Amino acid sequence: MAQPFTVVGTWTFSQAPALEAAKRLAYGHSALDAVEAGITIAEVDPTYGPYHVGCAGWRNSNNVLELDAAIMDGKQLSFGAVTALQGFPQAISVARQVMEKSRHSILTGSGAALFAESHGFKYQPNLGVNSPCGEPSSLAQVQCAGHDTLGLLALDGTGNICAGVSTSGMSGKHPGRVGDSTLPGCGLYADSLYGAACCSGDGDEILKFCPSYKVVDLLKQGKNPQEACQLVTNEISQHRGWKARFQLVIIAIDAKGQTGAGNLGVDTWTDCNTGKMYPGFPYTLRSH
Ligand code: SD4
Repeated sequence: MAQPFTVVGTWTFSQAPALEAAKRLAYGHSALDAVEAGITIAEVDPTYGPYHVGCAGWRNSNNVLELDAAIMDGKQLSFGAVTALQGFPQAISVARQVMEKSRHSILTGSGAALFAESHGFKYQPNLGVNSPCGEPSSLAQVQCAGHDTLGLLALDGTGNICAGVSTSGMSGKHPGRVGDSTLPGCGLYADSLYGAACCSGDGDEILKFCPSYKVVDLLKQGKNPQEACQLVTNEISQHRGWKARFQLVIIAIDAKGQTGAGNLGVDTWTDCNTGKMYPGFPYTLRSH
């Protein structure tokens, strides 16, 4: 019999990963396994557009693909991440191995690649897609070039919650650049007692505000996910009277399986592939 579960994902391109995660959850797999499996199907698919994740991600300003991924298991607050990882498209699985097999939490660059190789991942040269926009300097250029993170949050039938994110980061980014995605509390956070959150947007700005941690802390104080996301995006936009001019979207799930999303800096967002504009923030929800 199918187990109760909830899974949410960032952007419309999380539909296939969320479906994969939902299938696993329905068969009683853990939230951790579901999040990893869902993100993996996007990472390993060379046709998986629009070029933000895994082997089809955007390359950096040196025309090299550098991936960021992180996973947090809310049962014990376990965390693992890799950043600026070259040559290994399955960044979320490498991040999980860091969480489970290393005494460290975040590995970067050549150290992350060395770890991946020594844990059985196969090196693959020439990954990624060239950025059309060069190194991002303005908000418009950042938005044009595209820079989305695939984030999944899952609640399994045992009440455990996991968060995972994977991204090639901002297209045309400087080699070695670290964004919000791999930093706990910034790009993602999960505590099975209360809930989880993850972000997408301009990571160089997002990481100053630890929004994922703040959302989970508000869940702990009794807010629902929608209220928590909106409180955090409102607070950031009003920080010291300063109107935030960057893109931040955040999704959340709580221990009851309620979900919510917040959106800052853009009232509408543009799909770079089609040029179409949409109101608010699109996220994927599957539950049973
Ligand atoms: C980063 N936050 O590397 C990521 C990219 C992203 O929507 O999510 N963009 O800055």
